[in-house]
Amino acid sequence: MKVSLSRRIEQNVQLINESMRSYLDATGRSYQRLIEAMQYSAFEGGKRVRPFLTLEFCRMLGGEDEASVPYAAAIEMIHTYSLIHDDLPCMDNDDLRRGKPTNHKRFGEATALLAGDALLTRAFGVAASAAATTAEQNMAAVRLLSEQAGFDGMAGGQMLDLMGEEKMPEENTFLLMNRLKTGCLIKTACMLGCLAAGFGAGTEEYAAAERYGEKLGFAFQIEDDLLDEGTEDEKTTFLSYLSKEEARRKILVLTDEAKKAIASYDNDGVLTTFADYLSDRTI
Ligand code: GRG
Repeated sequence: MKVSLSRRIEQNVQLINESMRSYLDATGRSYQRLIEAMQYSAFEGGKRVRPFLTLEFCRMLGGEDEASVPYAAAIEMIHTYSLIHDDLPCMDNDDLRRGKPTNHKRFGEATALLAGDALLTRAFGVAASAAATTAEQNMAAVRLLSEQAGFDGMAGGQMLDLMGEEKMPEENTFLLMNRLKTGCLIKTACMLGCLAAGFGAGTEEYAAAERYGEKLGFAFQIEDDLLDEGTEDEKTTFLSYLSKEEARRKILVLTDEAKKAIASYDNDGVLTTFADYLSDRTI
């Protein structure tokens, strides 16, 4: 059956926005500015790629949305925190994100720092207290998020990125940086969907999700570099190591490998179509 992907994306974005609104809904605080800063970045135009993966992996494996939605919201909150902090003057010092002023441009540096912190910590609370999954599933989700967002995950990748600003990294270091910085959250999104469907570490499903996510995350970052080409002259990107043609070929190979990782599942249609869609994205 041909899946209408754009409709599916729209529905998932709506579902995820509703749930994030409920988790980030707080009014009447004397420190309301913090909550406004969190909401500002949480609801301004993200593609919601990571929560899409969580919802769809859970569905592919026969799980219920009720189980995956809190994990999907949690990973998007961590992603949002990472973007706020990445834009800060002490990191990339960016003025615009998604075509709008960055969080610190709009709310000031200190509030932006806190908004990121509060989104990160809220994510753990949301995953830990998810109601439709067991305490054991929630613990596994929290542990996974902590590992993959932390020093051996996204934060470690960001450190390598900062170190690479001083001198162009060796290719292996550059690959590791991308695997940690971008790949870890993307593969975690897939693995969270498995956990929500009841398939934890040691299962074939969990390994397939990890493999699909790794390949997709790798392709996603190369695509990001192709889309950003020319906007960040001094930065090392995949195009510092590959020609555009080689980069495009690599994306196709990785996308194929991602699709193969889930080809044995009956309901792999949406995730297969999504992998192709990402490999050809324009934003
Ligand atoms: C500050 C700990 C810390 C980490 C920051 C994610 C990250 C690490 C930095 C953001 C800069 C960047 C380009 C990272 C590569 C990952 C990536 C392509 C992020 C953008 O993800 P999208 O395209 O963003 O899914 P949207 O806006 O759609 O949510």
